[in-house]
Amino acid sequence: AKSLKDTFAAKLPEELEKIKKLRKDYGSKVVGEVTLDQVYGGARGIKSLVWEGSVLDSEEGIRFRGKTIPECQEVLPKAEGGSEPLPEGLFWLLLTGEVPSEQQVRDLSAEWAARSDLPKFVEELIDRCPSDLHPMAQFSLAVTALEHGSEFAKAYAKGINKKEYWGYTFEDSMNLIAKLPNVASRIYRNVYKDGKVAAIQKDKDYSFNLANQLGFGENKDFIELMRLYLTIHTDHEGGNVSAHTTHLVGSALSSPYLSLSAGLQGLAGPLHGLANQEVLNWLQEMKKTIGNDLSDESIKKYLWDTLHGGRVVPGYGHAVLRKTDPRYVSQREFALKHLPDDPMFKLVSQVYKIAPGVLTEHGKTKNPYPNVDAHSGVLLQYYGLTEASYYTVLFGVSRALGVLPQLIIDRAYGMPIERPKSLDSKSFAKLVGAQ
Ligand code: NMX
Ligand code: MLT
Repeated sequence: AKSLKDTFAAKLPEELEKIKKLRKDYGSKVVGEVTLDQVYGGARGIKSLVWEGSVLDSEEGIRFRGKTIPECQEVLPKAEGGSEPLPEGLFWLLLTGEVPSEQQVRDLSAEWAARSDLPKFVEELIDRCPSDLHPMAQFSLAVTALEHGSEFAKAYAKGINKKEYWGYTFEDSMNLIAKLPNVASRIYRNVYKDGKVAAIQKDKDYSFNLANQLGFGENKDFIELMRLYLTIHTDHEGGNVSAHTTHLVGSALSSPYLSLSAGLQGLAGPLHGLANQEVLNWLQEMKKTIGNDLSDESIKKYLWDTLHGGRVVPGYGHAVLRKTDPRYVSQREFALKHLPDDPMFKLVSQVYKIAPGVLTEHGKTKNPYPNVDAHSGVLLQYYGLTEASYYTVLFGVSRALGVLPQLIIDRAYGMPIERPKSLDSKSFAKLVGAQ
């Protein structure tokens, strides 16, 4: 079967030609205007990034290369006996725009397993982290250290032609992704367990290996959950903090290791990927506060108490989405299939009935519906992965599979260093004609 690199390389000339023609014919067309509120409002809605893997519609949610999550679940190859897509297939789709064959996905699993070994010094570095250093800090630290093996950085230092950038970026990205299960599970086993990590099984898929290394390899349903989880958290177009940061840092030609590490540090913020940790803690706190009487009324009061305390309701709201996140929906469907009677799942469902009304009445958030993070922790805790402070690491492993394809594409397109214009408030006032 044709390899991923060859598939990408074969399509590239045609893609480059299309963009060249588009820019030649329409390069001076206006694609939007920017208001002062947008400038002070976190650049919301300003169309200023190219991101090929996915586009986010505010009503419908994410499409990966034009495909919704249910469509991806339908068409992407699965493991033998499994019903969730393999994230290897989504990685392929994001990079090339094509649905891979079963064989191509099996080959990719094998290739990642073959590249998975960590350098000894990175293992030692992780082992030396104090167990109260947040897992996300350990994660980005380890990814930064993997820079040591960057083929891109070495080749650049020697002096390479621009046209060769993407090939080295591809190799680095493949090596980096391959090593993430070893990194992520080592952090988990060190911080919460006995520090012993199972070896990668070279004939198994990526999600099996990650699940097995975390210590859940016996549980088929948990492995299936990992396949779904790692597929749906990959990509959410280019403007979210982790994707944008990876792209921005990469635009300086920093290696994929440094670029992803920066992106992970953004993912570690509570308004972004850390929200999954916040959600589980918030639900547990709710149970502690309310006790066993989890009536709609008491949940409503707890929501109001959170809001009156000047805090956000974690897992709700979104910068772009204005409806329930389809990633939430797919996790809810997984729960309905595998854990319909779990009390925490029932609580999540009950909050889902009540929170949108409360947030609407509160009147601040533009989107009162749940996002991806409102559901993920509850699935993980059901299978015994109860350590909420670890959850964002799994998000990060998945996000690598979404942001690195774009970094390869950026280099293949020859995208320039990103450098938007800033002004001081005085200059903006003058620009809008303020007196
Ligand atoms: N609970 C309470 N207030 C909220 C919430 C919420 N869940 N969401 C938004 N608001 C507030 C927001 O803080 C802002 O208040 P103020 O005017 O005082 O600054 C106001 O509503 C308007 O915010 P929006 O324009 O609706 O949201 P924005 O685009 O600025 O931010 C989030 C988007 C996702 C950061 C925001 O909705 C939030 O803080 N949600 C909770 C944290 C969360 O779940 N983050 C995970 C996002 C998904 N991910 O994985 O990255
Ligand atoms: C994401 O997956 O990156 C989050 O939903 C945040 C976003 O898209 O802004």
